[in-house]
Amino acid sequence: MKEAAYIYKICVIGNGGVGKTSAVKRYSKDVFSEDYQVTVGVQHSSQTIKIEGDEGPTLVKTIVWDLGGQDKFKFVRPMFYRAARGLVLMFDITDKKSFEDLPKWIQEAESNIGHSVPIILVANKVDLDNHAIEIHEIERYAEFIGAEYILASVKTGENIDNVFVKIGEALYNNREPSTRTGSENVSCISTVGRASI
Ligand SMILES: Nc1nc2c(ncn2[C@@H]2O[C@H](COP(=O)(O)OP(=O)(O)OP(=O)(O)O)[C@@H](O)[C@H]2O)c(=O)[nH]1
Ligand SMILES: [Mg+2]
Repeated sequence: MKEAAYIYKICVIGNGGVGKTSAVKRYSKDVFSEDYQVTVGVQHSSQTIKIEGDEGPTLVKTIVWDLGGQDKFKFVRPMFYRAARGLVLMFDITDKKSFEDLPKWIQEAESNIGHSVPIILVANKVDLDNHAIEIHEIERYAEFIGAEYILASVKTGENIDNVFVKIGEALYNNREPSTRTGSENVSCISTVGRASI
């Protein structure tokens, strides 16, 4: 059993129904279901990602907080952002409103985290035909918020692994030496402590 060298909490956010829970399940269990089960509050899981970093191959563990995106959970969400190190910000490419609402999500997350954090922007459901947002709009917005963007489909599995690898890499590249597990100053690792895989 090898131990992850870094542990980070990430939040997966975006409007209800865009595919957040589906993406986490696709990545962790390689399954997909057409059923929509609203996430009530939050669901947790963890993923360990191998990064080809400047210290050589490195294991990064992400503690994933998949937040319920429906409006009715907006009063409980603030407490879930505490100590998050990064965000997976998702919208549905066939749903214009889910794209237009992205600034609200960044605002909600970063105001509760207390500072800005690395973001991976995910345009999900690219398998569907009725795209409502042009690629250049996505590109422009990603550039505006300083994020990488990924076109993905949980249904076909396209690029879903990449979402979690990219956020792991972004956090690793943005790391402070003190966030390495086992270092003297572990207070800023997030709330999860040392982990083994
Ligand atoms: N066609 C298609 N459908 C998808 C894709 N990803 C998710 N879905 C469907 O979209 C619906 C909502 O997916 P969820 O993953 O539950 O959405 P969510 O973002 O977790 O929603 P909340 O928990 O309410 O915030 C489900 O019916 C999924 O089957 C995709 O890539 N393509
Ligand atoms: Mg969900």
